[in-house]
Amino acid sequence: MEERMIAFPSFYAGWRHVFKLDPDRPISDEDLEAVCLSGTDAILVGGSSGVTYENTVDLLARIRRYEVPCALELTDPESAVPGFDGYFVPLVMNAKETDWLIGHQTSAIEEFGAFLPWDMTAGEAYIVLNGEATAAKVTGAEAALTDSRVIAYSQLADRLWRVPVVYLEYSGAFGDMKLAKKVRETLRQAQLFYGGGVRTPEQARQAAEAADTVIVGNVVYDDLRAAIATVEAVKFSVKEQDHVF
Ligand code: 1GP
Repeated sequence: MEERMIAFPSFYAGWRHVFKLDPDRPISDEDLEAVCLSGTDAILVGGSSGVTYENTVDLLARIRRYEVPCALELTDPESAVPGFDGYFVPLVMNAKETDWLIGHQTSAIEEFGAFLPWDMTAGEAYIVLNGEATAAKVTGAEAALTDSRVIAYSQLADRLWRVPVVYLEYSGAFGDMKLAKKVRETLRQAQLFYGGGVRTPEQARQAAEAADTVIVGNVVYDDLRAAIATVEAVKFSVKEQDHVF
């Protein structure tokens, strides 16, 4: 197998477990504290709809009571709030409309590029694989893809465009871990994020074996205890893989 070369150190290189919080969904102070003190590596703020400057500032201010790193997924320049530890710009590889691949991003950079902290900003090559997810509906993603097509998208992002993150997005459904593993094996420089339907320690373990970084979202809002348990499961799996015991 070819050796993977991570291009340069990034603010997210060491992230193995990440909670994704949606500024448009309410979360109590108590639950937010549990999330921030869970031992997760970072909080990623982002959502597919209803994200505004106000609700993003509000969530950032509440997360800032804790030491956990916090990054923003910039889907709409109107909610580009300063003060995060890092920024991700999603590019949806399998979007039907090119606006979600390159159009909105170009307009945003045209307007706000001068203010973007480029050293702390990374592109995220999304491959949206659950057609029922809001992200798929919003972007019109063609989610029913063959494995070879998914791998082609990830290679295009990784090798041709050198996007530093490939994100397999199954939001709301637990995905195909065999495929995730295959994708990771073909990546040369990008870090693989996996997100979607991680609700149990066993799923968290499988996802951690398949991807570099496991993103846990919805379960935070439906079953906080289960969400917190995914942190330990990911960390344990990573230690096992690294033979740290
Ligand atoms: C969503 O990939 C994340 O963008 C996490 O997915 O909400 O299904 O955990 P879930």
